[in-house]
Amino acid sequence: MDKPAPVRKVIDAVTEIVTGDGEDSRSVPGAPSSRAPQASEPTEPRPPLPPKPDQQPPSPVTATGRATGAPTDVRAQNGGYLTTAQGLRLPDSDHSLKAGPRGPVLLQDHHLREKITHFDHERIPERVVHARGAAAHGVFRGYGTAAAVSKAAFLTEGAQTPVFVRFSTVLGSRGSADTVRDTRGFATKFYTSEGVFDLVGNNIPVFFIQDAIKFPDVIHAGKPHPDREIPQAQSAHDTFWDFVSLHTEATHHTLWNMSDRGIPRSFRMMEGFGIHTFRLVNADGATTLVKFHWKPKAGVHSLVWEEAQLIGGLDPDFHRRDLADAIEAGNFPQWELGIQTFPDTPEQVFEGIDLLDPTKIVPEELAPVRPIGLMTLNANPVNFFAETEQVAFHPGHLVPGIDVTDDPLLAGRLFSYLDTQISRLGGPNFAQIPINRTHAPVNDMLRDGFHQHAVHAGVAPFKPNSLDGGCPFFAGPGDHAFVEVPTPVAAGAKVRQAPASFDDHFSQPRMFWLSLSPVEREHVIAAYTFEVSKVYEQAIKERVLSVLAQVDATLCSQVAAGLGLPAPTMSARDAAPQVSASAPLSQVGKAWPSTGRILGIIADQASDLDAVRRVRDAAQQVGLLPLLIAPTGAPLVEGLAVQRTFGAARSVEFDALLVAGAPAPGDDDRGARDAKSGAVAGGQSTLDSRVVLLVNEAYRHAKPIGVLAGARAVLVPAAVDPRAPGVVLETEGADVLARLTDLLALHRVWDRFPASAS
Ligand code: HDE
Repeated sequence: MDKPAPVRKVIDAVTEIVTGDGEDSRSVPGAPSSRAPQASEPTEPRPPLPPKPDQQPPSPVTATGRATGAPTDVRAQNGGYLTTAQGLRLPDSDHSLKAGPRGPVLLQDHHLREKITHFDHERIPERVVHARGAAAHGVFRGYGTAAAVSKAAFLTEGAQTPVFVRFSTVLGSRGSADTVRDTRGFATKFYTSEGVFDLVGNNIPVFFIQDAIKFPDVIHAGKPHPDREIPQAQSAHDTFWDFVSLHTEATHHTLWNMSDRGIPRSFRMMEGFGIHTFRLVNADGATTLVKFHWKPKAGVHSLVWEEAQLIGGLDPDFHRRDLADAIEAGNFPQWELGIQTFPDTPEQVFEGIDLLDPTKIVPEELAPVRPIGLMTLNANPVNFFAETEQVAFHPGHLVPGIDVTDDPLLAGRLFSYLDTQISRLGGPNFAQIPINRTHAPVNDMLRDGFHQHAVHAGVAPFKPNSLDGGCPFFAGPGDHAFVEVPTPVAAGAKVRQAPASFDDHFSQPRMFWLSLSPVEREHVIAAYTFEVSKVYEQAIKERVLSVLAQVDATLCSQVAAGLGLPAPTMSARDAAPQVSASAPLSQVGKAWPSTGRILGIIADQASDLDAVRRVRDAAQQVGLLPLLIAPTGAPLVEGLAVQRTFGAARSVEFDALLVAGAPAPGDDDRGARDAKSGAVAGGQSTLDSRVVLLVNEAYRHAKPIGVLAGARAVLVPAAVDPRAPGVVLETEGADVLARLTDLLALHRVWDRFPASAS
């Protein structure tokens, strides 16, 4: 597939800058800087380097939202002479000022004190939840199809709005692994002409709790145990299962977490959901209730659990790297924003589903998702801390045309997100941090406070005033003012209660279970069994089973069997509810573009290197990212650079393998040097055993495997059945590649996973 011109430009620029010449490294992402360094330590100052072509800093707007006109590639502090924070040039930063070479160090060393003091304060509190994340810049283009329901300017046809999107896990600390089983955050900041709009969603459409007052409870239960502070970033422990088994409104979300949705293949391959019902307002003031959906163009795909666990150790940054690499390689991730719409009736119920209950979805069969715009992520941040860490989302960042409902979970969030930034970002002026700056003019009459960047003019930050000519004035509805929808509030007594409809905790978990394909159900059974087997207390395990019995008897009995416990029997009253399946909830059985998928090509000197080169180039042409795996890092031949060695490669990095050689054991194929050696082949001596492991794992994980003529000797030792689905043995490299690309469109060779659960 030909890449669009801007993408081509990026790739060419990366190639030129990164390699100087190297056709080899074209579109293989990962260069740390925009210019390759020389081997010896540089001796001459030079001007700042430009950012890498894939990077973009926050837009240069002032603290009050006005465009500065500064070029977007300006770089802070890179190049020239070392200075202090005050701009004083320094002759040395390696030695403290001492009374003689052996000291003592002198207190008067202002440079030492500044350097160490600043370092001591480099950390800010990590987010209390969603601490681990990665982000990218992009653009949102409105289709105009929402015009009938919302007057928001950024949704009008063709409107282009810059966005910044941060993906995250929920439970883990900043340094935790990316591929843990967890919900993923999917938070989007739209820098619209009418102010910032934040859609702060997740990759799972429901939440554990129906009322924000329980958020500290569910998070305290999911976080590590307070005594030993283990386990990190996961739910496979007593406190989590204690809470969710006693608190059955969490069943639906828990089931999604235990499904493949809890271990996404990539941020690029996740759906996103606003979860709550929102209220849209059109130009005539008419209102519509909606749920927001992000639909990834690359499809919704997941890892298998063994992959997730291996990656957790091999590449804890897997999702972060995948997002940045895809953007750097020009494979820009895309999502369509869609809405499900519901009439804004006083009871806020649609087809019997309470729209204010965030533990419920509305099946797409009942309310189709209508696309209203397209988001493309096309640039990586320049600085993780400045942008990804300091970005501050808030569901209360709304624009005219989008309002909130009385979902009690949303109500608490509207308080929490503003509040949390004050301690995390050190005061009330976080909106002035470059990544948070709106692109609309600001006249807020908020003044002073820590880290004030604006130099406010005028003498009257109050209203009414005459001293500043009455400014700033109030805007009327025709001037893009945000006017709350005057929704009637039902009269009632003050109570700490939920509506009766919130009591149904099992019909939708059962709908989700019934909607999954057999192999996805097997994964759910395995996930529950794994997680609950890690629980220490027997009573909690039994309680989990009694909850599962109310979802589905097979699910319950299979998990019980895995735990070695009896499956509880249900009274007729508690028996699983009668519901129907909803097809879009399954991830299996659809085809998606394979662009951006990673193809590992195994070769050595004895391979047909012309064929390898042809297949690598062809893979690049169809938008795959081919990585060559070879015995050592040395190019196999001029122009055929190696990206992974047998010692470093592991199957979990690749979506598909193309085996172009049957390499003899390398010098390092010895247990003492590489414990992977012999993992599969045992005493097998004619093949490199790391290659055998690569192929074996890819086969077990149901990945497409293509084998070129001359490489078939790997099949038997790798326990690959040559007749199995997804094993491609064509003679021509081009044919193998074409078949692999088709197979990648289905994500995995699902037929290779025999399933028994019904
Ligand atoms: Fe959050 N959540 N949350 N949450 N949430 C935060 O805000 C909170 C909830 C979500 O990449 C915090 O800035 C409460 C639902 C995302 O920066 C905090 C409740 C959904 C992110 C907070 C919820 C989310 C957060 C922590 C129960 C999906 C990461 C740091 C009412 C619709 C945003 C911060 C980013 C982050 C509170 C429930 C999504 C503490 C009280 C439901 C994607 O304010």
